Amino acid sequence: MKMKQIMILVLLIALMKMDYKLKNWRLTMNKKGLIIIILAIISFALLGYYFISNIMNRMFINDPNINVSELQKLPIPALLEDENPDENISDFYLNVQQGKTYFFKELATTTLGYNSNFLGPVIKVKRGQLVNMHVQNDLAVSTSVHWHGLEVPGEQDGGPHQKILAGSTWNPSFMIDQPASTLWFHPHVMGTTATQVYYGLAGLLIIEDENSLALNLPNEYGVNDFPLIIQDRSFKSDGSFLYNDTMMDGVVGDYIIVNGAITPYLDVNQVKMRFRIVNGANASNFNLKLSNNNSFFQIASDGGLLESPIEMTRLFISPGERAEIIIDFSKYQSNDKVVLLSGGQVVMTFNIKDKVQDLSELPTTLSIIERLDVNQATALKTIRLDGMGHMVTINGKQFDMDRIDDNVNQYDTQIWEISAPRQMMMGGEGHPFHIHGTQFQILSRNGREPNANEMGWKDTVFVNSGETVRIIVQFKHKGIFMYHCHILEHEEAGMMGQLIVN
Ligand SMILES: [Cu+2]
Repeated sequence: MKMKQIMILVLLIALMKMDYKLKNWRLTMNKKGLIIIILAIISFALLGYYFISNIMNRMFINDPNINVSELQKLPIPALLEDENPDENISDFYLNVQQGKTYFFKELATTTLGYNSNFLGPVIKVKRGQLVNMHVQNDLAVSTSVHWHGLEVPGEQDGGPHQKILAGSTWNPSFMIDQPASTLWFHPHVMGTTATQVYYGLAGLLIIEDENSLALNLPNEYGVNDFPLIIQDRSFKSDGSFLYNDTMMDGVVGDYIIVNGAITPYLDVNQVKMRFRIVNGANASNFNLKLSNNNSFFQIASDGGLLESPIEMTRLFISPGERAEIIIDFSKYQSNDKVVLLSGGQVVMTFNIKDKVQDLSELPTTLSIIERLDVNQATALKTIRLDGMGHMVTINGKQFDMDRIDDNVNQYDTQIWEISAPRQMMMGGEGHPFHIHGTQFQILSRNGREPNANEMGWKDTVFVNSGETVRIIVQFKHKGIFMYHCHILEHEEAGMMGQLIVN
């Protein structure tokens, strides 16, 4: 809008100057003719500009204030029912399907979901359980379901090698053997991962263990324990998604959506609330804070609970990463409003309701994290995340399904030094780096100790432009695993490699 006003102003000044000159010069016919031609060109340019901008406005809904005056309530994804009565074995059924979602009143958007129109259910499992997944692909195209953060053999990982053809099913079985954590699942099929996620394919996988259940943290799903899948989307004026992959570093959206609703609200009582935050965006980082700058506590990172809660007023989260936080609403009064922001953008609003008894606790010790021993490392691997836009590489190479980039022995511990050279041109705002089938620990950022909230288990680490991050990683499961940038458009452009654990 500002750009349009400036352009009009410049053109008006130009026209006034022309007019002034016309009146004051003693003109020959030639000069007059020339000026008329120039005026005609300017008029056409002005008309053309109006015509194009009019079409543009009709094509995109690009004013973040329209149509969302009536905020939607935060959708709470359903808990997926375990169809197996045996306590130690679970059977879960997922249907990959197309549907319609109303982000705007009376405007339907064609979307994808697992057992629903948009996003998917929450799958809750316990450590020690044998899980049988049954995925039915009801789409007209291939998909796959990658369990992001889950430590399972390569064949169960759901990467590009476990393609589920249209109309067929995939039935992986695996043992849950890792600490309580908030993981997620999404497609990972070659060529269409980014669009399938954008259209709605993502869900949560929550692991509980003896420790997490004994802690008395808020853990009543939908009461004081909520998932917040934060994403961003753009729309055309007919309500359909606008997936615009011409951006420098992945597809970003005009609207922030949480659990599939544009900047929704949630009514909360004056108690401690736990939020399991997933950055499910294709490319956007979120810089979360509360509108009153009050603090909250981070209790878990990607792969599980931190050793102790970390008080913070800002939380940076890049695509693929998760963070569990506790917000203590007992500090507020009834009818107070607190807005969760990302930078200056609204993410969602908390409406403070009644004062009720809070039986949950925020203990000072959450878990014990054994640090992986640097002296046990058998290799130092260098990963160079280079390029921008669609010209991205890892160690100078683009992904090739038929090339294995690295061999690792089972139970080997390695140090990976991941760097993202500063780009000469615009863009290049860093890369969220993800390794499949394992959880790692961060050793250092540019030689310095990592932030306190990065001292827990991680499967995705943001490597900023100009940064070098060292991690220590152990491979417990055999098979082929991907490692890649979690800007989904970078991943699809080839910023991905694969290793085999023997
Ligand atoms: Cu990237």
